[in-house]
Amino acid sequence: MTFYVTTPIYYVNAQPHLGHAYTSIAADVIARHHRRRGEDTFFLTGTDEHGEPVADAARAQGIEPREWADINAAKFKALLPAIGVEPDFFIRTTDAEHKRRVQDVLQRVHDNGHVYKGIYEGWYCPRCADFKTEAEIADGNRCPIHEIELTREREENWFFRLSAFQERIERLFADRADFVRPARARNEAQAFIAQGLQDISLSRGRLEWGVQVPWDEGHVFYVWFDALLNYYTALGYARPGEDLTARYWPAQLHLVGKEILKFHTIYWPAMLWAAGLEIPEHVFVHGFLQGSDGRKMSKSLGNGLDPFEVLERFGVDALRFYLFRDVSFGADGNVGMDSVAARYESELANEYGNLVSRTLAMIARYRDGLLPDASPEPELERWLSGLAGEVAGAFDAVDLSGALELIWQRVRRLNRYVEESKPWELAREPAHSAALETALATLHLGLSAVTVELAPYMPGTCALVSAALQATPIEPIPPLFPKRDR
Ligand code: ME8
Repeated sequence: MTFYVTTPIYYVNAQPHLGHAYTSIAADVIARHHRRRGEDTFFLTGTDEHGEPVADAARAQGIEPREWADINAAKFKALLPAIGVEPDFFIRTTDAEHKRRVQDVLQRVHDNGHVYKGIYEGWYCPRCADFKTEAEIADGNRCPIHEIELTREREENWFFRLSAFQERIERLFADRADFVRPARARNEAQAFIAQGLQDISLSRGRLEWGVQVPWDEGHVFYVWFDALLNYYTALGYARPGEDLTARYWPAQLHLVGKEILKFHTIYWPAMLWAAGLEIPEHVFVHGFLQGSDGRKMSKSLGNGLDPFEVLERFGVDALRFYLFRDVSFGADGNVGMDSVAARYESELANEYGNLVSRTLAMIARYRDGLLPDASPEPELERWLSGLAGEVAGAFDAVDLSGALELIWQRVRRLNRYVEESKPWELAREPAHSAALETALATLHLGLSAVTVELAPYMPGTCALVSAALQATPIEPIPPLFPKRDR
């Protein structure tokens, strides 16, 4: 069984921030989970380097787009090890291999009769690189996402006959209720479809920074098609001398933020059909991380959470845990340093960290570090053995917060079990030796089960704990989540 998961490729017009880290960590958690399930997993991320957003930003710096893209792509790449994200490939849309494949696929779309030349006239947001329909225009003729004034565009473009896919898209949504999740996102996509799909620009005549249209060299492809195709082209050249396309396409899961839903759930399947290719299985649309004041994070409001500050104060695993614990994955949510500190102390240090240190210390002290050869407490054992299946079910629904909650219920139950069984009292009486061994065996089993499931979220921490649980003799380890200054 294969599992192919992707993040959006990020525009190199700006610096990476917590929002980018969020989707990348989510995909990494999912990839690690599926790898552990024994699936042949491929995880792709990268950078989107063509089009107006990048050309405009480079111009503002007085440098060539390629140079600007190189500088910023390096920053996106460098962020990954810092946040514990290990993709199988990092694509840049300026890769020659990507560009050649974009031309091949879109040439097929052309040859299959899905394009024509026409005049585009309408409203456009250069920051979204998006041609807005009437329903997508905010008051004052502004972009509802960037709040900047839209520009009026009139140019001769190649068009993609999206309107011809109206029925097929409707059928897709009717037949595959889980093509787009969660339901709120699916409803939004369906509302857009219900307005009637209009043909869209496939090329831009006035831009130079892009992939050349092979049948009309004065044009470059509209950046969104160049960008979307990354999910497909990467498989062709990620491994030198090997084509992974047959092995991993179609993708199981595209993760995207809610502002790019239309491109992934409507334009993308239509484009793939037009090229004669299979469409992905699922698109999961997550919400926005917002400042602690509930407004979209922005530099000017100063309400953002700086990922580098969190990394420095609390470490990478605390950041990874926090993002899916404090904000329900799929919904919008507020984030802030105070709530990171609170979760760190109450859940990581006092709950999981405490369970680890008590379990290791008691096995070391009461049984010289040797795991007792006793059966665990049957009722708890049964409950613990259900964990892997329940967590897998949550992951299949891309419910990263739900899976974490299932794990956390066990962490809390195990801490209560320590309080109830009181191993320190049992240890005083040789007559209670069997009960002590049951308690220690139960805690060892429980902590092992919890740690295996938690590992995709907190890989470094869980590797330490797993090693400590398997050591002979078992010995205490230094605190995993030491006290921090608030
Ligand atoms: O849209 N909260 O790139 P982009 C949560 N290049 N996620 C956030 C976020 C926030 N506040 N801010 C950003 C593009 N993201 C295109 C994509 S794909 C073929 C092309 C995440 O640099 C989220 O995943 O604007 C969002 O969709 C993505 O970054 C947008 O990154």
